[in-house]
Amino acid sequence: MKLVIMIPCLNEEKTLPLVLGSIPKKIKGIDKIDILLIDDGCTDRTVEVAKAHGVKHFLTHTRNQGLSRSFRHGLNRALQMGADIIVQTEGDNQYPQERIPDLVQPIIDGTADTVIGDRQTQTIDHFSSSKKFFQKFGTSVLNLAAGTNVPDAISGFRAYSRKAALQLNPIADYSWATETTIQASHKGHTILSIPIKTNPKTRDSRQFKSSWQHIRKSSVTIIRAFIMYKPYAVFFGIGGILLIAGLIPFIHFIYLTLTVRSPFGAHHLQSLLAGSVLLIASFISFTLGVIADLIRINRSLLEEILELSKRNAFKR
Ligand SMILES: Nc1nc2c(ncn2[C@@H]2O[C@H](COP(=O)(O)OP(=O)(O)O)[C@@H](O)[C@H]2O)c(=O)[nH]1
Ligand SMILES: [Mg+2]
Repeated sequence: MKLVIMIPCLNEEKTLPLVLGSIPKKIKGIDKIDILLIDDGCTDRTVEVAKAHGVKHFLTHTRNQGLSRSFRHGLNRALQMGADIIVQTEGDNQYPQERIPDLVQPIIDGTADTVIGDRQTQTIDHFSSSKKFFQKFGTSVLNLAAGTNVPDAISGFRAYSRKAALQLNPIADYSWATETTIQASHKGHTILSIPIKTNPKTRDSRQFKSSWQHIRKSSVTIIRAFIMYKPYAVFFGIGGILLIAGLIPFIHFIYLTLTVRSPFGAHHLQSLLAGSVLLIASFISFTLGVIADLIRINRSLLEEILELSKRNAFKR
């Protein structure tokens, strides 16, 4: 079995030696460990430092493209390198690389497709109480959307099986972690979590400037994933609410027309107008639901083709 450990880096010369130094040299059940450093437009000495520490595989972005794209490109490169298991960690030494053997064990055993290192965020000292709250809340919303039960949805310390890497297609420019969790669940993958303890903080997160920014961007990802994977739930739900909201004034209008006997309900045109607008909106929502569902079916067919072509392109 071959393990590829991906480290996406944006200027991590200071902390990279700690990361590389804590990656186990040997893991039971793994024959070969390769490190893939993703240079996401580094302008410091990250690449030199990596070479000096023996890293041989590099994926270079000539300019910064962000963590999600780095992850996507990294997955493909790791598949090309013949990985059976792919681990992602970070260049800021936030995660305990010495736990990689535990992270990959369920994949070696064939009992999981994705394994997430659960940071046990409620116990992290340097997390403020608001950060802990949003972390908990965000994870609950994601679990609801994805139909999962993961304790730490945005942990960046994960292991993927080759099958998972072939089938996952993250497309958002943000929140690759949330997105791949939702996709994995919809594809029927087994997602496991193992508790880990993060290392002492080396610097602030550069990804999340504030909790609000994080909530806003993650919400967009979750809504998008809902629309992509469960469009009928979204559009038929909205359509149903609009239908009921439209029928009430409409029936009210008919009732008044029949009982009050003013000429064609002349005094109740507001009800007729409000009812009609809501019913038309409901009809549009149902129609969008049907169209979005057809696109969803198309997407799953395209994903199957993509998987087959990836299997061919990355044949070992
Ligand atoms: N913030 C950020 N990190 C990047 C980018 N490209 C690669 N990375 C790497 O992704 C990892 C995560 O970034 P970090 O700032 O620690 O965010 P965190 O996920 O909130 O801990 C680090 O190893 C970065 O070096 C990028 O465009 N922005
Ligand atoms: Mg980090």
